Amino acid sequence: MIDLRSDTVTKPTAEMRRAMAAAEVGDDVYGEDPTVNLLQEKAAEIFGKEAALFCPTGSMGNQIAVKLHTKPGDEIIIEERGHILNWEMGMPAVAAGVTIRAVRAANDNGMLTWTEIESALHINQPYYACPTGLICLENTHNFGGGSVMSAADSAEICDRAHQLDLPVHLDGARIFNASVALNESVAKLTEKVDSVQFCLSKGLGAPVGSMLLGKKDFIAEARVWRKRFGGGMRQAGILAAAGLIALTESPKNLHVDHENAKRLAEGAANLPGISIDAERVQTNIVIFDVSETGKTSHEICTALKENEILASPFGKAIRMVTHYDVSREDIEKTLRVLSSII
Ligand code: TLP
Repeated sequence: MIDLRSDTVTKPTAEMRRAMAAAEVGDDVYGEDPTVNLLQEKAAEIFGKEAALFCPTGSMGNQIAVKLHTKPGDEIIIEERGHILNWEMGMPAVAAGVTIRAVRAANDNGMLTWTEIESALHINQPYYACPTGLICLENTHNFGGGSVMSAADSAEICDRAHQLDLPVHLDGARIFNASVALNESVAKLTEKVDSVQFCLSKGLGAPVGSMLLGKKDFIAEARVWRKRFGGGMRQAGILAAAGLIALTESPKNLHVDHENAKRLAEGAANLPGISIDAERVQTNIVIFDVSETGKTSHEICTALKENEILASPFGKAIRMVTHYDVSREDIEKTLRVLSSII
């Protein structure tokens, strides 16, 4: 099977499996797992943040941040296609008691500008509107087609938000992809955000895990909420050992996934009925509209599956995500099959 449904499907490398088998462990709820502690220190150092917390999932990292930055009754601002809004099971409402002000970015890539954010703020309207408590950004933006936000754009939004005493959380599930695409360090890309979550278990290839980073006090409180959410993981060093390799080794290879995604997008753009601007594909996510093919995205994905290719239908579009278990040959085969079935 060529599995292009997501980069979450990556399996741990042989090196990760060896490190997992040999990992030194302890009870992480007591803060005594040396491998988890090392991963947290290393992540904080790479991002230039005061502290980091190992979480089981990206969703948990994001939701701990939403909970800590807000109080019930607040509103959070997020782009309409954002993961925190669409794919985290309503947790902002369930756990933090906040409502969401979804803002559609005018740019198809899903990246909000300060002007767009500003027009959605509720500040000093205490008797008739939910006060804005938090701004959430996403880099890369998954359903914006893996698009990237520059350090300057992120800094501008953070500076303007901070002038209004508003915190900014970054869902940086794929921030290393943004870093490679922009040739900019993850520290610079996340410099001004109050908290950032990134995933070890997507393109970086670890089997499980995400990191939440921020100030020391914030992370101390996040540790309490991780436990409340059921994320106290005991001998988690087994997982952190793979995470350390994902963090330090995997970013070097992400450019290959980006090249493969570009080739896929360019090939798909030439097929009749498929609509995608290949120029805009900057990282490992390729989303194309199939409505002009005369077939639905589900029909096309079913036909792909019969040819041992997995992809995800989303409305009128299909998403394909490249990762290290997908080769250039796999991309060429996918294009051949796609062209034969549409
Ligand atoms: N994304 C998954 C699905 O949930 C859609 C995928 O296949 O892309 N933030 C972003 C931007 C994400 O893309 C994801 C996962 C998460 C957070 C959540 O991470 P996990 O799955 O670890 O909770």
